[in-house]
Amino acid sequence: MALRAASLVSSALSVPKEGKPSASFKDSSLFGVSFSENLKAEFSSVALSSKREFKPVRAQTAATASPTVNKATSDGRKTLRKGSVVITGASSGLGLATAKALAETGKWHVIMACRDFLKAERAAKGAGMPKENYTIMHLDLSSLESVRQFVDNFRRSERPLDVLVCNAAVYLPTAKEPTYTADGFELSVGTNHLGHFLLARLLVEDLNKSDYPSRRLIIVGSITGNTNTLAGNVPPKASLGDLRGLAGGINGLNSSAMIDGGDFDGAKAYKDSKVCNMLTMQEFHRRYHEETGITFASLYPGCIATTGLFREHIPLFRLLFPPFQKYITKGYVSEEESGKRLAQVVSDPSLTKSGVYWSWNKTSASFENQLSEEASDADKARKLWEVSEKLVGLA
Ligand code: LMG
Ligand code: NDP
Ligand code: PMR
Repeated sequence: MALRAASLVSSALSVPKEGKPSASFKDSSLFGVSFSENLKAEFSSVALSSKREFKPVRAQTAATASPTVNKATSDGRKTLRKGSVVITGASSGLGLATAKALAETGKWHVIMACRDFLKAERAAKGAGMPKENYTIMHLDLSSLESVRQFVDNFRRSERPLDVLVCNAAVYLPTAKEPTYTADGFELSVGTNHLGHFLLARLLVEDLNKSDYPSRRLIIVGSITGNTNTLAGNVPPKASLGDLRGLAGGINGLNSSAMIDGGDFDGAKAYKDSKVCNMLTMQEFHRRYHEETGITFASLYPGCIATTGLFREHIPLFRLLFPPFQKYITKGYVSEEESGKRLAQVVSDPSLTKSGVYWSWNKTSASFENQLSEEASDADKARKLWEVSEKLVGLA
């Protein structure tokens, strides 16, 4: 049975797939892709319905110029100053690989926003990152107070903010009972979504003040939150329902710990949090892109089966997951490769389109992927935004 399932999976996965470098709006395999034409219609209707309903915050500061932007060289030509990028969770996995890829170019100063200062320092040193190209700052996304403190500290440092990458995440697949953030939110959604939501809402103002030519806000998504893919159909599936649990504070007291109000499931909570990340990116795009010119993007970097994300999973899973992804689904990517991908979304001049969920095909060419129906539901995105604002104290 297992063998049969394996061969089914394997053949289902061998559908040839094309993604055109950084432009195409289609794809047709199971890896990140639509099962129905409806989704395409769904997606474009979302795009069409993105008329401004809301006033962006501080749009008037968009063009604030700073004398540090361009340094004139001796022959009078202007060169771009170093970009300044904040990456959350840069102490391991994708975040670290991205920090390394950017720091090594010499064109970026990376602010590694991490909960464990020493771990981050060791990681940066171990990765051989040039020390003039990074700074570590403390940020614990599971505490709203820490998020606010980080923003204050960052502003005090007087560095510009050119790109923000919301990358950190926790995944608690074996937890039987929910655990909670400092503010009483279920830990995975509290950290992965609400902590980042507050951070991004506060720092979008700083992005808006930057005079860097391409300012970007990137929120890492995932295939497993998208039910228009095979990976997104492995139970338990993501679903936010009508957000009743979230509206109740996902605190397990007067409300469920799950966004949809159901029973706690750690794997589902993670996938739900990724849906929130992808919806948040799109809602940012609708509310801010036109007025500020900031690029909002999300991505699925590939299955980086060796990262710390799976630290809470059972040992057998950790042993089998990498070969399973490498040889059966062929969705595996190394940490290094995933870092290059996210670094592209940070800095590649051809990836400036806003509102996009990027993926990569087998030859590592980027393409605009389609999100599932739920992960591209504009009404849900608006509701999620409004409920999240209340929970983090912004409304
Ligand atoms: C969940 O179970 C737990 O319920 C949850 O609490 C949490 O712990 C979570 O992610 C963590 O796991 C997961 C479990 C559920 O999946 C498994 O790990 C079971 C593996 C079963 C093995 C099946 C054989 C596959 C062959 C692999 C052989 C290599 C071994 C390596 C394995 C490494 C680990 C991955 O999964 C199930 O219930 C089983 C169902 C699996 C099928 C999923 C695919 C569904 C596809 C549906 C597609 C529908 C869309 C239509 C597609 C149309 C295509 C044209
Ligand atoms: P890792 O566990 O290696 O990295 C996660 C990072 O988040 C770590 O640096 C961790 O810090 C940090 N972090 C966790 N909790 C907090 C917190 N409360 N405050 C601040 N930082 C925190 O996992 P990955 O690199 O795999 O994950 C990175 C991103 O990639 C996530 O958004 C994940 O959802 C996404 N992703 C991963 C995939 C994969 O296959 N691995 C696939 C698709 C998406 P510490 O080092 O201190 O633990
Ligand atoms: Mg999945 C079809 C290809 C594919 C891809 C690209 C992934 C990515 N997975 C695929 C298929 C399958 N997975 C199949 C067929 C199964 C059943 C055997 C399967 C199982 C599975 C489990 C149990 N997969 C998992 C788990 C996890 O615990 C991971 C998870 O869901 O974390 C939320 C996971 C993942 N699979 C992926 C990716 C990228 C993950 C990891 C995490 C993430 O989305 O960030």
